[in-house]
Amino acid sequence: MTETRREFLGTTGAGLAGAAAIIGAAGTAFAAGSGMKGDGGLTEHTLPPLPYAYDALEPFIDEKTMKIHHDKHHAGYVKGLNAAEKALAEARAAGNFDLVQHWSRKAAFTGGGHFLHSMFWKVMAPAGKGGGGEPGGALAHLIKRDFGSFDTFKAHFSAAAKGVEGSGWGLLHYRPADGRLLVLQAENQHKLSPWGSAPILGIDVWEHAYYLNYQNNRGAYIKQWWNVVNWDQVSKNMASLKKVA
Ligand code: MN3
Repeated sequence: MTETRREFLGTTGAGLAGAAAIIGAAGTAFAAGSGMKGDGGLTEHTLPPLPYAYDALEPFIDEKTMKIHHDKHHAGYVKGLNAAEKALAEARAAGNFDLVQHWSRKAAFTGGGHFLHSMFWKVMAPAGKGGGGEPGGALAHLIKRDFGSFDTFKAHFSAAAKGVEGSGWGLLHYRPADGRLLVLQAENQHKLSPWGSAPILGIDVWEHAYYLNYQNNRGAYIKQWWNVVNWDQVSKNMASLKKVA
């Protein structure tokens, strides 16, 4: 990573809204594959590789689900985000904004998908090898302060994730302005989230994330998912937001 790129990520990470949060919180994942091109400042988003093998999260998340999820679903969001940002650049060049609402919505949907999945792969690790257990350090302290106990946090987060209407995510956000943790839901990958905070942990509860193994039992999937949560990465995500607050 060049010094320029580091600066670029640091600066944009300071804004927690919209596209800035996408670049900031996904930091390294985006930096790994995103090259700036000389075509009006467009970023060509690329699919980050999984940080482990497709079968590494078994038996909690099966190999086939991971392969389809990463190679097809996430790849589709990357493609869609590039297309949306290109279309918006073309609209500016042509001075024709007739489709600005359409492409803005596409950019939010696919951009949310790219950001959340980039985070999702990293906040998981093989059980017993970085995955599972409980957080430590500052994160453990904040969870206890804001939720009462780790178990209460888990119950709240699990209920929020299970209760998402239709497709979406259960999320743990960090809000730099007052240093609080928030449990939130997202519908699809971009609705219901407030400004001023960014996700540091998330579980995908779209059916594509669990249906092959758990069918319609979203609650069982969520219960097993805790076995693969990479708390060190969650702590790092929080620390990266603290730096820019
Ligand atoms: Mn997904």
